[in-house]
Amino acid sequence: MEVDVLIVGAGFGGMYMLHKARSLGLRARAFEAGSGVGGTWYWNRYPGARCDVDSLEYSYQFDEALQQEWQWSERYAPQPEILRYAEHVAERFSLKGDIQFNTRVEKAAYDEAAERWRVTVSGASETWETSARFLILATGCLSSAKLPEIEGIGRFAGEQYHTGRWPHHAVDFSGKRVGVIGTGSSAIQSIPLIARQAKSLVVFQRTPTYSVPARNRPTDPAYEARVKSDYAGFRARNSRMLNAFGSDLPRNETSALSVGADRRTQAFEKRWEHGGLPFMGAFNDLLLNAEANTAAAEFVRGKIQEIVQDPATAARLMPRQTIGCKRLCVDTDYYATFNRPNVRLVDLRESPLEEITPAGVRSGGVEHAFDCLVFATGFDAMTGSLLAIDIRGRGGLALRDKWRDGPRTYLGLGSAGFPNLFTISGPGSPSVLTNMMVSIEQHVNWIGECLDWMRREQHECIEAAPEAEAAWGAHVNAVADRTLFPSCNSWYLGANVPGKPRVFMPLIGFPPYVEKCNEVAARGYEGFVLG
Ligand code: NA7
Repeated sequence: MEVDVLIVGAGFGGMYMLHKARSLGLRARAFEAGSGVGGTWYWNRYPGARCDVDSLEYSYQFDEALQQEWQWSERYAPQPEILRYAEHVAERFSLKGDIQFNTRVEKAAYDEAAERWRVTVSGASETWETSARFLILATGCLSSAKLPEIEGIGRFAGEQYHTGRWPHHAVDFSGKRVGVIGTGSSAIQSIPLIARQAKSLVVFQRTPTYSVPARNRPTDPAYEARVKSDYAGFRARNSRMLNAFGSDLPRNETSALSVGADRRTQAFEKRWEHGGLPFMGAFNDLLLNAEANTAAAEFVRGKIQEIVQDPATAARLMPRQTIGCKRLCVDTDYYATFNRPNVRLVDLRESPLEEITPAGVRSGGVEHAFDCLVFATGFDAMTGSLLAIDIRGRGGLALRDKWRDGPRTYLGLGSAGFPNLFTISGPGSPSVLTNMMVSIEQHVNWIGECLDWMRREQHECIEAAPEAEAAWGAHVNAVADRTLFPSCNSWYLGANVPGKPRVFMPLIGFPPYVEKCNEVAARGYEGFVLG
């Protein structure tokens, strides 16, 4: 079937885009590699996977009845519940009829004469071509799972898992010797649960992680009722926050250096007790001023020292980098797990990872034998799944070539040379620094209004202008350079992927970004070339 809008991915971005396109009367179809909806929440089924944004915020707001009716069981929803929610939305809006599952978009080439995208799609046993006027990439920011580039990958003879590609069946670690490589969010969520089951657990840590307690709990009915009595107002307040969430405990707009050490500690303590990401909002300059940042980092290091009984293990677990410049982790009992007699930490800075062997992992000249090996080694973030598709724009220009030195977009929505192509939460937009649901809806609403406007104004084509794109790239970098974000090796900078250009990919600050997008639209899509 030839469609107006072809959507790649049926996570929360692709699902809402499909609904939006259909509600505009456009013929739309989504292609999804998985066998079901949910994107990130479809793939990341590892033990302990849960959202680090409050459930009442991490949900769609486009339909009032949907947000009133759905009930979240916990403050931070676990993965199975988020997946049930995605399934519920797909049913409620009859989306599945227009989603083709178990299919992967391999290639998309712009046919300039026909002004259409020719798209090559492969299913389990066949490959075919289809076409569409608009190509919308809703491929997700954290969907291209990454294994470490080390000797022997694939040689392990036991059970091997990646947190981002977890099997659909339950994995039972009971009585098993388990190794986990990595200590990012996925590791810190899964380690406490794996440790409870496993006979023994060895955690291989390259960079220690700052983590704050989640203080997860069942949803408070009084809080839920309060939110639902004015859900629109609650959403509006959240969208005015820097990261588009957490208006219940907004950032304290004073400098950490404007108060004495005792007052600072009290403020950190209060947020530590509250739990979750609002910790970084204890003061307004924690990611702007190195001294302020050090105060917060010292506080968390102090907590690690208090929690972890073995001083040598505590010392190895203490991060030294800027706190918050890699995404802060939110845990339940992560540090305390190292007090268990069956859990051991291997510091890869002292004993470098050498190879994966049929028996396990060799690091620092020692072979550690396992029955199960878990790679919690993250993703080729933000660009990985976009560039996995062979995308060719005008004159056969390959997106992979254009982005060789880092992604180049206008507003994180489009890229010059690639007409009628949109990215949902693409690099250059706030995306991963925000509540993703809010960013996704803002992008889909913007794209929907743009498509509707083009139809009314009888435009066939829209494409980012090279000058606007260059200025936008400079802006994204300038904003990042005013902060401490570029100071450590995060996946925001592509630093976890050897050879990936070091470019800060997301834009910091949701409210000014929305203002800019609205202004661009109001000025007849300023910075885009229309045809
Ligand atoms: P992350 O946050 O990228 O964490 C990956 C972890 O794996 C991190 O500790 C890495 O250490 C480690 N890693 C990666 N490659 C290697 C190699 N080659 N050797 C040793 N250790 C390695 O991914 P997650 O899945 O945990 O979380 C991703 C996001 O999902 C998270 O930010 C939330 O937004 C939700 P490193 O720090 O690079 O030294």
